[in-house]
Parts: sequence; structure tokens; C-alpha cells
Amino acid sequence: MRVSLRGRQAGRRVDLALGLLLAAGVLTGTAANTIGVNWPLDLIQLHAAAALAILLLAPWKYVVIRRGLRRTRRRRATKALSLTLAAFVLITIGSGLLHSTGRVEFVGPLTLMQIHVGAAIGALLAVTAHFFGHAVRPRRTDADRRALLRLGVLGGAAAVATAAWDTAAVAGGRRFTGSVPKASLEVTSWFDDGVQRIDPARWTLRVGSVTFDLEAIRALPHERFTAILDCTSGWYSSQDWDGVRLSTLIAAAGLPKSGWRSLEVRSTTGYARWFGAATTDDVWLVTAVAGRPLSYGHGFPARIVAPGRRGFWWVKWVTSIEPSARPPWAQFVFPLS
Ligand code: HEM
Ligand SMILES: Nc1nc2c(c(=O)[nH]1)N[C@H]1C(S)=C(S)[C@@H](COP(=O)(O)O)O[C@H]1N2
Ligand SMILES: [Mo]
Repeated sequence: MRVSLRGRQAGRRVDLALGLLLAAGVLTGTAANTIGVNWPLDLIQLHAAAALAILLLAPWKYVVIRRGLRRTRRRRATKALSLTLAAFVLITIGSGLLHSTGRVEFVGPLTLMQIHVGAAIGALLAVTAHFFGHAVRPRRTDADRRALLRLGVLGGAAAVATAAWDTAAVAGGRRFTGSVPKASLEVTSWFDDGVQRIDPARWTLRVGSVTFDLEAIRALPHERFTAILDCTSGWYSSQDWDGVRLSTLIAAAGLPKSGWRSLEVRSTTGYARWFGAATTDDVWLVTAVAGRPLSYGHGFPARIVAPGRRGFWWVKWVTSIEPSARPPWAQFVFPLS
């Protein structure tokens, strides 16, 4: 009796720790995939440490799961859900570790990162359902000294495991975002935008009340600069771009200096992002990469280059740039289309 009670208590604590680690994985993963500038703290290493701590706890969880599966009282649906959850978590961690080696990028039609994030979302849904089945409520006694000591040991072991993984297996040249380097850009869409083959003679760009054709845009003062496109699908590439600062563009269009909070940059596909009024010096409308006009796939005739921001900000096939009353934070972190 006493033994089983203690066993169950331990199982509860393992579940609690696993739940927190999973949440930490989702938070650090999402942050690493949103943020384009380096932080003093390495998000991908924290992310890896959370995942490796889950693996370190797995043997204990395995014992708990086996006991649960043997219990005939427990409903089939509950058991199926537990196994689904375990599968999602293992796929998430496995695909993350595999991607970090830089050896595999695609599995069939999907990128490894799509599988990674998809499985993580699956795990999140399963853990929510699981929680409604049997909620783990933290108790004050969970945080006794021995438990905290164990947590410290787990943290230390996870840090050692992360450092070991980093030196033994991780691909060279990775950015702080976890992305691996590529010599040239890869034609990429956020979701399902197809490549647009725009006729340069018919393309126009609307900026406020002024409409530019391609010749007028090319006549604006261009600068050459280097910037890294870092896609959330897990690669990055440094390129030389020729473009016009948005501040120059809106001055040429005679846009009023105030009365708007962001520039709504929209693609012919409907894809849009809002750039804060204070950032127009650091965001570019570019017409060429590596000294040559953009190809159709990379946004011909004009696209955004936003140094320090992730690829999903770099709107391709731009056809309108309009002042907007929307503050830039009032958009979803990731594009919705
Ligand atoms: C929406 C949620 C998540 C996002 C957006 C995300 C994103 C990322 C990114 C950007 C990387 C870097 C790619 C690379 O290492 O090459 C990564 C790696 C990784 N992820 Fe996630 N992740 C998420 C959830 C999770 C969860 C829940 C776990 C674990 C339970 C996990 C485990 C890992 C592991 C083990 C790596 C490899 C870390 C390394 O050694 O570099 N991820 N993830
Ligand atoms: N119109 C439009 N622009 C877009 C996207 C999109 O789906 N539609 N995807 C973005 C994403 S996620 C990335 S990483 C870059 C990829 O640019 P590339 O195809 O030139 O490599 O374009 C961005 N611009
Ligand atoms: Mo991307």
C-alpha cells in the first residue's frame, strides 16, 4: 500500500516536470522562430536543454506508463491518448535533433521543421486533452527540498547533455536561431503562395496616393547592402541586395510624416505585414540580388528585405505600401495566409 502510494506520488511529480518542460520547449521554440536578432541568452540551447531533460526523464515516465497500461480499469481511449502523446513528443524531439545535425532537410514532401513544429502542436493538443482526463494539480508538498534537489540534478544533467550534443553532432555554421547556412536562396513560401510570374510592363506599386511603375522605382536612389535571410523552416543565406529604403520611397511618394502608425506592405497574393513607422529607415524595397534582377521565385519585380527580421517579414511580389492606423504589434506574430 505504502509503496504504491509513493509510486503514484513520484509519477505525479514526473508528469508535472514533463508538462513544464514541454511548455518550456514550446515557448523557447516559438521564440527562437520569431526573433531575428541575437539575444544574450541562447534560445536554441535552452530549447535543446528542455528537450533533453524530457529524454532524461523518459525512463521514469516509461515505468509509470507501463503501470498505467497494465491497469485494466483505465479506459482504452485514455491509454490511446497517452501513447499518442508519447509518440508526438518523441517525433518532436527526434526531428529537432536530426535537423540540428544539418544532414536531413526533407522527409517526403515535408521539411523536417514542418514535421517538428507539426508534431509539437500535436503534442500540445494531446497534453491538453490528457490534462482534462486526469489533471495534475501541483501541491505545496511537491516543492519540498528533495524535489528541488532532484530538479537541480535534472537541470545539470540536461546542461551537460546539451553541451555534449552540441560538440558531438550539431552542424557547423548554425546561427543562434538554429538555422543552417545555404550558399544561395531557396524559393520558399510561408504557407501556400505560389510563384508569381509578374509582367514587368503591367506591374505597378501603390504608395499612398502615388502609383509607381517599375521604371520609376528603378530610378529611385538604390543602395547595395548585405543582409541575411533566415527562414523559420531552418536555413539562412547571406546575400547582396540592391534596394531603396522605405523612408526614401515614402518621401518620393510625398507621404505625410505623421498621422499613421505603420506601413502595410502587401503582396499581389494578399500576403501582408505591417512595419512600424519608426523602422522605415531599416526596411528596404529591393529589385536585385547578387547584382541581378530578382527572379520570379524570389519576388520579381520588387520585394521587402528587412535585415534582422525573420524571412516571413520579407514580403515578395509587393504591389502596395500603404500608411495604416494599425500599430505594428497589432498583427499576429506569424503571417495568417
Ligand atoms: C511550436 C513549437 C516549437 C518550435 C517553433 C520549435 C522550433 C525549433 C527550432 C527553430 C529549432 C532549431 C532547428 C535546429 O536545431 O536545427 C528546434 C530544434 C529542436 N527542437 Fe524545437 N520547436 C518547438 C517545439 C519543440 C518541443 C516541444 C520540443 C521538445 C519536446 C522540441 C525539441 C527540439 C530539439 C531537441 C531541437 C534540437 C536542438 C539542438 O540541439 O539544436 N521542440 N526547434
Ligand atoms: N508574398 C509572399 N511573400 C513571402 C512569403 C510568402 O509566402 N508570400 N514567404 C516569406 C518567407 S516565409 C520567406 S522565408 C521568404 C523566402 O524568400 P525566398 O523565396 O526569396 O528565399 O519570403 C517571404 N515572403
Ligand atoms: Mo520562411
